[in-house]
Amino acid sequence: MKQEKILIVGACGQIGVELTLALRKQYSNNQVIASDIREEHELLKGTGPYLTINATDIKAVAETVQKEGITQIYLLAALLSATGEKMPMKAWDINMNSLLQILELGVEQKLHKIYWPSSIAVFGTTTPRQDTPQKTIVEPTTVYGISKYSGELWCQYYQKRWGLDVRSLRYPGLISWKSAPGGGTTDYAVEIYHEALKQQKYTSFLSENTYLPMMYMDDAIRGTIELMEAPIEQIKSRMAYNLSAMSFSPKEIAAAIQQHIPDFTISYAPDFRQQIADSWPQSIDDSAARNDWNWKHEFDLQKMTATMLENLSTHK
Ligand code: AKB
Repeated sequence: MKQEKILIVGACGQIGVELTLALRKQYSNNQVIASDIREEHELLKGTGPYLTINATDIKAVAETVQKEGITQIYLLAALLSATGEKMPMKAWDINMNSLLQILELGVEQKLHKIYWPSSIAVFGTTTPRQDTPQKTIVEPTTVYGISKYSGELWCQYYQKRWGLDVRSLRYPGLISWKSAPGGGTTDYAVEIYHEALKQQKYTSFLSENTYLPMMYMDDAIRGTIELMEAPIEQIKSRMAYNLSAMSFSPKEIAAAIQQHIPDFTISYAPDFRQQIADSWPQSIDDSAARNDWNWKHEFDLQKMTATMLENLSTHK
């Protein structure tokens, strides 16, 4: 089998930066080509090859696959839930067309593997909100959620019809200090740490008791690589796997921050994102991922809060 060569599409986003760095450690710098429509992220500079590629420009993606002998694609480019509600058609175009074109390319070019992220946004108001099971009622109410659920069905279709090895995870809200999120409903849980250190206060756009599933980025990156490296017979779901670590509300994350910064205060001014959050699960049952390929999270709210505050204070 030829040596793996990975193309990351959307490498400068919140997940992309850290995943690129982790994959470059796992493989080698030159085996992992990062690409994005944006300028190269500061943290990627000097760590390996970088190309400017628009995720929906399939000609550019296909040329790169052929020229570089790509065997795996991680397609991370997407508009998230809050931005998606402001630009529904653009979100659908970016989220769906990039995926469908890359799935086709995967079959044509006999790619070994494709990774594509899904989200807890696939679930809607009719889904059980506590310990949401892997298989349950799925009626997303946002454009982002609709695109993620449709995408999961397409991934499953390409695997069953063409044997394409596409793998996927339903990420909860992701919290990281290296690269910023953008346009998500769970972004408050990143902003709050920055503001706690800068101004000792934060106004949350979600109400105090809004519980959502969340995860520290190190866990998400390790989970993604573990899923992608797992032997094929362990991948029993070709819809995206539920993935879970913790669940908390704005009030609880504020209390965790106050243990480090006693003067920190939080206030609440819910906006249109509240309705999105209210349509999502409060906690997730990820036993399928734990049983099939041994997923296990490491960070809880306390450990994540200590790590976030320490890293944000030292890397200003
Ligand atoms: C968002 O808030 O839109 C994302 C997600 C949960 O997929 N972080």
